[in-house]
Amino acid sequence: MPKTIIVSNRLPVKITQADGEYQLSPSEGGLATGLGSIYKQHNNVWIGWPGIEVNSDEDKSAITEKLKEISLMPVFLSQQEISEYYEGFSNEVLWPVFHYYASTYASYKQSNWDHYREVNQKFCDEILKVAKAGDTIWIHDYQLLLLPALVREVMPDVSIGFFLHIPFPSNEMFRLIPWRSELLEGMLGADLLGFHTFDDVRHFLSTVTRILPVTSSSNIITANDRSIVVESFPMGIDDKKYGSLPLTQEVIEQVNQIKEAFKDTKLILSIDRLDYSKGILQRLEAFELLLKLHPEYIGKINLYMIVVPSRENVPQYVHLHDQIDKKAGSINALYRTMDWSPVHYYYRSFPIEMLSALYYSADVCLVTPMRDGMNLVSKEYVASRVNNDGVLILSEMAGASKKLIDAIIVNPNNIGEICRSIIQAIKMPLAEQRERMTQMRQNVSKFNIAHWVKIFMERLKEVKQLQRSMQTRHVSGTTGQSIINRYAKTKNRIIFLDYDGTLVDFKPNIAQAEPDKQLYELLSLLTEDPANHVVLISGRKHENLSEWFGNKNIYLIAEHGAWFRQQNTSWHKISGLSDAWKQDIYPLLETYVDRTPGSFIEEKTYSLVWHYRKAQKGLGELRANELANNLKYLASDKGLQLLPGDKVLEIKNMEVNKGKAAALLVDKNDYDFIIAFGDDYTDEDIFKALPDSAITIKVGSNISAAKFYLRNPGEVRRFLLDLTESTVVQDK
Ligand code: GDG
Repeated sequence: MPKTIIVSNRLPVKITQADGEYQLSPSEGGLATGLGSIYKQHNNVWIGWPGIEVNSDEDKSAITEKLKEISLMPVFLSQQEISEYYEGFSNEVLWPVFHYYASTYASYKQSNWDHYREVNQKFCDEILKVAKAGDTIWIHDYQLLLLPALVREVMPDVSIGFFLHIPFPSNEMFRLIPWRSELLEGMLGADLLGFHTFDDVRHFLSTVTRILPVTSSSNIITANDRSIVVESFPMGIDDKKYGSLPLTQEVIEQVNQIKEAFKDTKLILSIDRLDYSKGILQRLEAFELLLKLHPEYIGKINLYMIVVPSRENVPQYVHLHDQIDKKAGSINALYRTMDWSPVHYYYRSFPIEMLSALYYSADVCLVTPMRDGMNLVSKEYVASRVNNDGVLILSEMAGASKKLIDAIIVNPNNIGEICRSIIQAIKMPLAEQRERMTQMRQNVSKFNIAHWVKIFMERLKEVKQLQRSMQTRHVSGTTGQSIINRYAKTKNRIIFLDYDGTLVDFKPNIAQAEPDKQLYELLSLLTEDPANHVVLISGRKHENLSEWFGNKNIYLIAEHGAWFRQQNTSWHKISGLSDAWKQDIYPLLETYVDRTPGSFIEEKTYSLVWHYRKAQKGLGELRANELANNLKYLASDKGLQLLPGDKVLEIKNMEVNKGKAAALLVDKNDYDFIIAFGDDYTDEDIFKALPDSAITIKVGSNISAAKFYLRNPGEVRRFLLDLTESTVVQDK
């Protein structure tokens, strides 16, 4: 039976040693809970670092045995690997860059990168010990960015999902990393790439298409002939656990103690791992400002601040710890009274029951990270508010803010705004609290951790199916052979060939894409067969097609069907068309040329084309959208059609259409074999206009009305050659 393999840097377990015996205690993290429904089932397994350094082989096998009983499989790391792969590269390069702290905290050391690669390989080796064809592998987070491609190399068909738990930064940040291409190539080994928010997806797509030679169409990337889907899956929590904990005896007792200790004050809660991305210092500053500007709150409010020790071997974290200690100390020193301390600061972790009691008791939860992939603390607070009261103040830089829109949303850099929000929260009427909290609780409950796991796994399955259906549509193997067999048996064929992007590769300059010797030879082979009627159907000007193909035995259709020319005759154009509209549109296009360096206008008889292939990447697309919007109403008034193509926007008479031109030819004769090749938007009209029996082939693997696809002009040429050779073989 195929299995699922979960892979993350850390295993969801804590290992301690007492009296020479290793003790395992399962971790309570949200991810562990969510994935528990998977890795504990059947023969599934979770692979990761067990969290302690183990040196002797004897101890390693003892731990491995114990872990096996709870479906876990260890990757043992040496002290050096932990310090270079985990602390060095993951936490001193990836973490700061991905959280927009590149200039302050990132340090790029070659040996850290070398170890990052080696440890990713080590994880891969462990996976390969258990993975079989048909298995599904779900890899987690920034420590393992290279792993998807490493596994893919050995197991090309296996299903791989990847989820990034931290933000994906803008290209301007990401491209600072010396090893940026390798990291992206590593990620592209996956079939499905998941991020918390749509912003992360956007950043990833724009980064990967700028840095690597890959293309994307909406959220699908095509790389090495594989379609990779990129999507947002906002992670949730185990809402039922947080909703039911406050009903347990242990939590009730702690709640009573907290209520007694803070009975005359408003309790503001703050919980984070120690990290500069969490905005802990700025939060303290906002709280200090509040006491300074509003002394009436002295003795009336408390900040209960838990900072959980984290990454204590990384120097920046040691420094931050020091600064937080000092700040909390100085606020207390300035404002404390005999029976009141403003900040209750704890630098340690607490059992979940204490956390639950705090969530349940706090009037306000203050979550103000500078950047956060999602932030689960905010969701845990919401899930714990079983009476639908309480106020959440949430940073707009946390992924959670995209869904918890009923929180008070703040900019974490705006200390004044945080300070005002605390006052707004304290004063908020109960009815408004309930209104906001009810909405947020519905959201947290619907998009919980089980939902997150379910939709990710379902989508991964769908992506695999999409890839398989693309494979069967690719003109190769038996699919290609059956088309060849049909071709060989038929005697009256029509072959529609688009030119740019279909017979020749796309060139930066339109004049450069002239036919080469090999193409002329291929066309001669095709036209030599008396059973073939070859039609070249292009958007190019008729003068241009005459120059290149005028003396060939080819039926030419130019400007998308406006002009046509039977072999050895002169050109005709469709009658009754007017080009008077050009004088209105041309000046408008000129303003876009003036505003977009690198763009230019091409004029054809019944169309105007705005080309932007040489404009700055992104700017051209932006202007093309703007232009299309601008022209929308004018175009329909004047009976024009807008054709967005590959780095062009063409405006032409509505009556002119490649599909109509192709259908006219097909209707004239009783062809027993109809085939059409095309690569862009305009060719879709041909695919749709041809009868069902026609073989339609799209070049490139985007979504199309065509029945089959070939990847590039090289494949088209090879296939056309195969067609011609099939009849040669038969003739012999
Ligand atoms: C990364 C991303 C993303 C905290 N103190 C104690 C304790 N916690 C638990 C909380 C919460 C978890 O730790 C912290 O999760 P966050 O999401 O807030 O932050 P990160 O650790 O930075 O997590 C983040 C997350 O991955 C998931 O994708 O949301 O953006 O940075 O669950 O409850 N737990 C216990 N005692 C404590 O003192 N038991």
